[in-house]
Amino acid sequence: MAEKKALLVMAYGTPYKESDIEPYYTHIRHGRKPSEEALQDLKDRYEAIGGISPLADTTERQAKALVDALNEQSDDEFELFIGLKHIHPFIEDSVKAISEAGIKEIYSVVLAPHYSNFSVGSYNKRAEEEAEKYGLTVKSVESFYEQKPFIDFWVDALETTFDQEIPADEADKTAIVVSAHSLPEKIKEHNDPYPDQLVETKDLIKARFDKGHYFVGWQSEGNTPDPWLGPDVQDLTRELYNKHGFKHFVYIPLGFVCEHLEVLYDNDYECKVVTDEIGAVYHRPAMPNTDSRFIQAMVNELIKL
Ligand code: FEC
Repeated sequence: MAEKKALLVMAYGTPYKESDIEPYYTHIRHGRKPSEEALQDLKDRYEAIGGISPLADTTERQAKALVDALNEQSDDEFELFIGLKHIHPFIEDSVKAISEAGIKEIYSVVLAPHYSNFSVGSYNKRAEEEAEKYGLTVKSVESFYEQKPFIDFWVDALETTFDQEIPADEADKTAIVVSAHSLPEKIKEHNDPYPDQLVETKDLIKARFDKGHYFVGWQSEGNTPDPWLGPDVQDLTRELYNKHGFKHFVYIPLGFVCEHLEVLYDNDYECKVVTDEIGAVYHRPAMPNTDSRFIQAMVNELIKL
């Protein structure tokens, strides 16, 4: 029988309790403590979504669904390890645990559909550098945004939203705002594929669901002086309303894979403040979470490695 392999599922991570917020935020800021004001602002955002984020629990459920689907469809046997970017179990802890379990080969995937050197690339680098210390090999999925089941998920989400929430004669007065987490604009200097991959995802969805009017925006940008990829989804909403008078705004934050702070606050609160202000209707279909099509998209890429 072939040797067991490790499936390393990597994700952003979230504070498990209030006292984790400061060290978590400090880690995100590469070791620089946030100011009292910035920390309070983040605590207030967690408070506004119910105290903590559902992300930790969802990551675990997604990872379990993924290893089960992979083990069903692969000739190899995979043992699951979860490695997080900004809180324990950190990516490095999990690679060490894989080595301690006597497993030599790691197959990894980040729970994010698009590739940027800054995002998925940095997770993969951390896994590879740690694996090298123990003489382990790592094969990594770089992206899965083009996978048909992933596109199927979003086409279906839009069909449901239009069928159930938007009167047929108002479809043409609807803006679909496709978004991902913004990154510093300087990524473009290094031919980073991230911005084009978001546009490609939008085109793949639009080719299958051509109602409403599609626009690409960026969200959740960091609080730093350098320019970030734009337009920001809130500014875009105002601009589209002023130009076209749309009645409905459908937000699909498809750079993310589940409901968490950046969706529950930045979309469901902040974007809704704008749609309320202009008198338009806010819509945001449910995120993939453990939907089998989303899981299958990652299985398809893992099987190709
Ligand atoms: O629900 C939760 O608790 C956590 C949600 C969460 C996810 C997430 C995903 C991404 N981020 C990405 C990039 C950046 C960059 C900065 C940055 C900052 C934050 C802060 C919080 C936060 N991010 Fe995040 N991100 C999540 C949460 N992120 C909290 C700090 C406060 C704030 O700015 O709101 C800026 C760092 C800096 O200051 O230098 C850059 C990217 C993703 C999507 C891919 C992935 O999941 O890795 C890219 C989920």
